[in-house]
Amino acid sequence: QAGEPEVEVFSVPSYACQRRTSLENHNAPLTDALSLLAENAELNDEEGRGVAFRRAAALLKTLPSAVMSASQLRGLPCLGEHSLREILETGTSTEVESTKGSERFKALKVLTGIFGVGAKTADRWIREGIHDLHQLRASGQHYADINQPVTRAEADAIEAIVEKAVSSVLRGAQIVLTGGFRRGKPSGHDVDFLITHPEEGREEGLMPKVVSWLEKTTRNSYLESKDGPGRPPSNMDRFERCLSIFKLPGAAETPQRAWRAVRVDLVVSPISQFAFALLGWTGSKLFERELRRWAGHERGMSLSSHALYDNKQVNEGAASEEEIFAHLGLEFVPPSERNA
Ligand code: DCP
Ligand code: MG
Repeated sequence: QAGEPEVEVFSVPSYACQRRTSLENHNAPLTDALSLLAENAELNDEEGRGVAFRRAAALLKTLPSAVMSASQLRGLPCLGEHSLREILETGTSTEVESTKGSERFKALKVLTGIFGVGAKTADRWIREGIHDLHQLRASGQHYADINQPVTRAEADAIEAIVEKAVSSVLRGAQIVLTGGFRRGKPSGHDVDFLITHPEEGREEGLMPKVVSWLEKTTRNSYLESKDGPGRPPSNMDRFERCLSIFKLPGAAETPQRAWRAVRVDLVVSPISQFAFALLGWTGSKLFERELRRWAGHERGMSLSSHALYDNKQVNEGAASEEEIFAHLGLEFVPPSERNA
């Protein structure tokens, strides 16, 4: 009809792993608002609400253009009960504004912005009356390292060091950069690596050797290892994992120091499980969650960073990420399109 504005009604598959989500986001104001609500929910231990907001944000990130009216979103999953309509009409929502203004949220943000401080510690401090860095210092705690994003250049510098460490302690061992940097992000909160060896079994016992090489050889660029042998394995997977802190020269975050700390997450996987580990450690977190939900709910399968089991508990081996997507009945999504 003449004069009628053309409004595109978006139609999107419900699972994030069925979609392509690049870093190009046409709906940043909306996804920022929803991410803020997700963050607040997560900081307050409301996991279900957090996931709902993350799903809604992921859905908007995948759209090919900016949403102009709520009618374009009719029928889309995950977008029901949220303050989305209000944000679309007014540019914000009462819940977003009250969250931003909330003393507790502000304190949680400031305190979890400190290196190594999570929601639990921040919550304890708030209950003790500590809301900001000034009060934290006055309480006698010394947490000077404020989280600063890691750049791609820093990740590349660290990759060169880890590469050298790994090939020095075991000939033929290989490393891959995973996490956000593999998805093409320009920065991240840490640097993630997956380590393997093309001969099954050769990777056993590799982690302690890599860690001691780093400690001995790069005295100035390696600080400490917070995980690894001795610590019970995380519930996430059973790979040898080590959370370490590198100290990089340059860009001082405090005037007293000439270096800054960067988190590095090292994971060792046997080659037989490498494709699953690679898929599992590339993220995004929501993409991984959606892959596992798809596997369970739509396929009766069970996916982890180690294996894929079908409904008869038969292990579906895979030599590549492509094979895993095929087993799951999904179209392959390259890492750069997994930014859900
Ligand atoms: N991962 C996961 N579930 C977890 C922890 C990790 O699925 N509880 C997977 C998905 C993540 C990847 O491991 O994308 C790496 O974890 P990070 O926390 O480092 O996430 P990113 O690298 O994606 O984010 P950032 O760029 O902030 O480091
Ligand atoms: Mg990361």
